[in-house]
Amino acid sequence: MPLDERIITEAILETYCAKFKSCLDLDTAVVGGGPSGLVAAMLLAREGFNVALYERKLSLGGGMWGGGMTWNVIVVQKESLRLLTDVGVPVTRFRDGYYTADAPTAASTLAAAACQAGVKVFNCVSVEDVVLREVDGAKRVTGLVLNSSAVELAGLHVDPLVVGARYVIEATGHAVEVLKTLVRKNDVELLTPSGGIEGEQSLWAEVAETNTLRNTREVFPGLYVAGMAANASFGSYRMGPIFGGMLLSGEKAAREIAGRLRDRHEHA
Ligand code: 48F
Repeated sequence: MPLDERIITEAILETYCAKFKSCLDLDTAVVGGGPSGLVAAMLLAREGFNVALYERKLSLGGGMWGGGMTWNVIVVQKESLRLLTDVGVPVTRFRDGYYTADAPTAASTLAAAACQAGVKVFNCVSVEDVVLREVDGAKRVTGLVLNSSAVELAGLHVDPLVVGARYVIEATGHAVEVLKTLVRKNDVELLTPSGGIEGEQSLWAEVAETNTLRNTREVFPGLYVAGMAANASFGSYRMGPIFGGMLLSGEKAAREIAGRLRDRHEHA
């Protein structure tokens, strides 16, 4: 049969539109496809929730690919190993409590596992804002404002598209962009000690790893922070190329949101 380029185009248009349309009313929208965002999205999708992940770049994996200073090995602690081995990433014991994984293998395998779990991935899409609504007398994040990363890079004046989500997880890493936009544009108080963004501190791996987990929580009604975005929001140190906290943070965000989505469902 001769190949018809128009059918190839039609296949892409129809399939992509159907995927986008199925994500207009999400259970959870995840912003950022680094380790914390991938784990959170994967675990929520495994529970059967409608989950989309928006990633500015072409590739998923965030800061995992380059290990430390482009030496492409990541280090993980014992407590988080299961999140890698569960999806088939081989890990090697280096010393007691310290394990290594090949960074490209970890990034690509976690990304594949998230896709296979049913996460609808939109790469090359940047989140430029959130949707705010007044719900039960209080402001709440109820969706995301999306634009093509190509539009963003070219600096074109093109209006975005919008999707709705019961919960948003900001997993954008150090920059914590979505929350910064929320705070810059609106007179809002966050659920942080000062009511504002506390900011990231310099490097202290041990404290940072513990705090990443503690700081993974709702930062504003409807909006959770995970991974480095959690420490940047609630204030703590960075940790460098040790990734256990990132993986466990994604797991915690997924667990908390899954519980709340189930409650909502039961009480609906
Ligand atoms: O930075 P990133 O890997 O986030 P993470 O899950 O992990 C942090 C570690 O990689 C590392 C660390 C060591 O443990 O400290 O830095 O917290 O991934 C964040 C992803 O979010 C994307 C960005 O391209 C990256 O892939 N991203 C950032 N802002 C946006 C975005 C945005 N506005 N819209 C869409 N994607």
